[in-house]
Amino acid sequence: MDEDEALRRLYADFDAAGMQPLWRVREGLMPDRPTPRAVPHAWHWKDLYPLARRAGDLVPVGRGGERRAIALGNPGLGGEPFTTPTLWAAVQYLGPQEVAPDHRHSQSAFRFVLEGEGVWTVVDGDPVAMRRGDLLLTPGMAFHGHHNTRDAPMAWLDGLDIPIAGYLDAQFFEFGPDDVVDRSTPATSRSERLWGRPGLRPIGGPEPKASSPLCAYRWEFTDAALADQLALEAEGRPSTVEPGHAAVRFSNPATGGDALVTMRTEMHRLAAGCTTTGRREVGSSVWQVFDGAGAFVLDGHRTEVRRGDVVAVPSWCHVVVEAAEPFDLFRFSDAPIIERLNLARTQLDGGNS
Ligand code: GTQ
Ligand code: FE2
Repeated sequence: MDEDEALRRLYADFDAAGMQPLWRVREGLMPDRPTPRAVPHAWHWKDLYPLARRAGDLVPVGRGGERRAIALGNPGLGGEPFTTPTLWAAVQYLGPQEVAPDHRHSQSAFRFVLEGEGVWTVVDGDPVAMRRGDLLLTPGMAFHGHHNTRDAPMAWLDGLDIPIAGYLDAQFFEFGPDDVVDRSTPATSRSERLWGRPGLRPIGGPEPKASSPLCAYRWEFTDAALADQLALEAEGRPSTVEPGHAAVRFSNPATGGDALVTMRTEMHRLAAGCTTTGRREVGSSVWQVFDGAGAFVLDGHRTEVRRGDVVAVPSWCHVVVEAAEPFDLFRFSDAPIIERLNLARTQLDGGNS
């Protein structure tokens, strides 16, 4: 038997024994830099919203399906309903007076509201109003149901860590009562009344869990924080981010850490004409344009975006954002996980950091 034949048999026997030699797979498994299957991609609200509305006419919300949520599947992920390898982003549509029943699951979720109002999401029995610009949290294992009190439909963006819980085989799911528990419609949730004043932490009570005890981050405060960052810059103070770019992270008032354990959530505001410094980061992210218009340049390809458009940014993709006019952007990412695993790395154009 010559050596080639002996080697061929060795590999066939490895295969039969369920063994895989590193030297045949190393470059794919341990590449020099991230080689994501996910691709940079943009979805436009002018396409997303009419399709969500059609689903509203044809598909009921109810037990089993649970939500009329339509995921934005990354074209690089082979038909999986994931926006990036770690993040689920979906448009959820609730028709006039509709109810999405109570349930809970291991996966953490948030809702970011592009437009409309009149839906309350009831989180562990606490009714939380949803309005344009608000970020609402549903931490893992919190019961939640949504109900629309109006005669108009409402649609919003959901973000969940469904892929992460899946890779880790950590998913649990339970139905709650068939209706939402509390149909009252307070403007302010109990969580905001306890935790929603800057710098004031309630004394006593149960120690908050890992994710934020505050369930709602209101646009009024986010907007004011961003406006003041740009105003301070106009008064001659250095920008904390970069010139013409204001940004805030939604944080847990009890710890100062990320609002959710598995996902980072941020709001960005670019002044008209601002172009961000190009950067690459380990970990993937999803952006939604909240207001204004501009462009993303992803690995050199430029896509124009406007209100409601959603953009997927894979790990280590080169990103530049250009503001054609005042430009407000919501962003979420898997950064808390990447950081906890000590895998974070950022490369800025014109230097390292
Ligand atoms: O609103 O509870 O987009 O459970 C996916 C799963 C939304 C929700 C989604 C969910 C929800
Ligand atoms: Fe849910």
